[in-house]
Amino acid sequence: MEMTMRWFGPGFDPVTLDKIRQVPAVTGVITTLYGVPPGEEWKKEDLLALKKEVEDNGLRIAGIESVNIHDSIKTASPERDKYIEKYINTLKVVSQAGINLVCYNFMAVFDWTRSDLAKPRPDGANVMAYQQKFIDEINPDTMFDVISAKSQGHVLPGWEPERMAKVKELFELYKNIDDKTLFANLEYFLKAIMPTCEKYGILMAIHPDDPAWPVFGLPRIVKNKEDLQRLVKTVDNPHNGVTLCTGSLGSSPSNDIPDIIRSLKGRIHFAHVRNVKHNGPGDFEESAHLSSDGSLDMYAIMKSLYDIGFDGPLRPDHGRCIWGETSMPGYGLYDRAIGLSYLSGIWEALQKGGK
Ligand SMILES: [Mn+2]
Repeated sequence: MEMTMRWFGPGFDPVTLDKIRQVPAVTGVITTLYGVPPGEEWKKEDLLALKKEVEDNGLRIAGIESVNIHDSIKTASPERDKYIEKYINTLKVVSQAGINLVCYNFMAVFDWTRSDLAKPRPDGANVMAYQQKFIDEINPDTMFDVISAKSQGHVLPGWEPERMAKVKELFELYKNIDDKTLFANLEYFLKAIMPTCEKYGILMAIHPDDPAWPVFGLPRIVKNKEDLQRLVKTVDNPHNGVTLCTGSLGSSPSNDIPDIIRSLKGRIHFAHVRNVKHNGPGDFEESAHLSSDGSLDMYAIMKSLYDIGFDGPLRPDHGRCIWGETSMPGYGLYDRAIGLSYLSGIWEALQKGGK
């Protein structure tokens, strides 16, 4: 296992590499060319410049999160093969930069959804939260305004203004896409890129849907053990793997995360580890990583990763906003560093034989 942190890159992330470097155990960052829109081919010189900046700060790029998938591919528009070709060219550039892990998602319209980006907690921290009843009341067209008004001025991953300006068009695009069609489009995409992934040693790691149930009537195909098993079996190639995100899958109390981890032995290429607190049906909030602060058993999660021999990058996921820090929601330095140290402690105990 390699301990990493997500870093959004120069000009986007107020958390700097010199600070990340000081978090014990961290050797790598997970990053991306954040300004490049989905569908546009990456330029090798841009990625090499990013790599140099990371390496000049004593770290390495342990993986890309994300190379986003163009809507043409998700919806099987007449242009999809053209966009798959571009995606393949980007994978080649990633490989040329010495990087072998690519996280992506196959969600329709919204990459992730929250009803509150800064819910106050009794101790003065604030967290991102989700209430289905709030989402049910709002018009998806205005979802972007609701989210962006609370983003503290940051551009949120998956919520880029250029893309969200077209929310109505996006809903139109997905109007006739059901779960079955979306899955078939994912299968088509994966089968098309697998030869490239094999040739260049790229591990693809799909991120589960967040939250782990349908929102706004949109299709949803990566939300539980059954979906993940179908995905890895349909394209049964080790390069077709998973980003095991405990918080996204864990948003649904019906998902048994340690069981899901054990069922995916050999196919988890990247792990996002965070806790989540269930407040009731369709109602959850994020919490500190500590087991007792939320609803997930973080020891059981780390133990299952340890037991299956997980050896990819792992990063703490969204943390609380504490100590007055201003950051991308969920991506402050302070609480992620606390969470990371806690996860490192569990891992050390596992390595040394704790039962
Ligand atoms: Mn995640």
